[in-house]
Amino acid sequence: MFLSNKLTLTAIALIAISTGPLLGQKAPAKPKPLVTNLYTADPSAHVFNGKIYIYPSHDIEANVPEDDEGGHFNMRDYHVFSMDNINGKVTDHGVALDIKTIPWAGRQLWAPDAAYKNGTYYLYFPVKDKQDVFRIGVATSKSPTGPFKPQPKPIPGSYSIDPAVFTDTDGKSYMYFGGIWGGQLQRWHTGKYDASLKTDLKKDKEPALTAKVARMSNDMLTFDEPVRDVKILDKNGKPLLGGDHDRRFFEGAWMHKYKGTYYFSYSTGDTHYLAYATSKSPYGPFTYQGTFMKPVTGWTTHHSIVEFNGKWYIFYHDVELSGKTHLRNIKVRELKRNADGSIQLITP
Ligand code: FUB
Repeated sequence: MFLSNKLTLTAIALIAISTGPLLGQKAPAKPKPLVTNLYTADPSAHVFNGKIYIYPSHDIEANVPEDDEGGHFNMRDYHVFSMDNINGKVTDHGVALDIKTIPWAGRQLWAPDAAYKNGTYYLYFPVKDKQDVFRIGVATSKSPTGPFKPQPKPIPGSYSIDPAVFTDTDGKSYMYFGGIWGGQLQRWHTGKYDASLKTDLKKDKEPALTAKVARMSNDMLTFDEPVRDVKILDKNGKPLLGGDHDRRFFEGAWMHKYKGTYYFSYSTGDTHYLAYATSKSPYGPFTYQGTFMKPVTGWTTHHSIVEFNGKWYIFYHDVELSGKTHLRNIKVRELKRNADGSIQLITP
């Protein structure tokens, strides 16, 4: 993830202004930051016991200079937030997991996700280990708000960032994960870690690097099978290519199911779109369907999609409160679909 570039940020802000509503059209109500006492990002939203719980990153000013690998995203803990309804009060439940309690962690607690099974809540989190390699860890609690107790080691076979755990209607759970550039996914393309690969493979005409998926074990603590590629194909059945920056996977995977179809959504990173692809299987292959959200202000674009009381919502972030790319604030808005299930384009 991440290339530091203030010009890009300004350009995105200008695009956002110039693509506003046409004269005579009523603009939809502008979503407000959900949390204003902390900087929050990468919101993974879930409904547990009829309530919305949000598991975001907790952005801080750590005074780490910006670099192309996102070193300035130097987060150290997570807070969990809840809402009784979509326009209701947002409750901050305090620190749910602190990096100090993760025995193997080095630095940078990035985008988390959560899941529930058999009376236990699971918090999945990416963090660099003491060798500065991103791994994915898991922590457990009897409460959706924590505090969460981390397992002593990362999930065996895990790497890179942005875990998103989806539980299907048959009760099976899958983890989708990965992110290129600062998220290090490219470093694993041979199966062995290669620290020299900083951004991607620089192979524009070859199939793009893509997210990974694995079914979770019954205890939700390990992968139950070898990790597979989340294949994203164009409408002609050809894989998206490495040079196709407007469409290829970059980071921030999410999965939801709507009327029997699996929707895999993600960020295109350096082109700042949210895009989606669909399949009849949680493993794919997925067929690329299009962009569903134009760039927000800020470099990163990260979201989750959840159903609550019969409507669908997208949780996402921008940098309205700070104007700084590493100090973000989460927001929510309704996600609308067309009659054929396609997602309507959002212009933030
Ligand atoms: O918050 C740190 C990183 O920024 C996340 O892991 C990425 O998805 C991007 O939002």
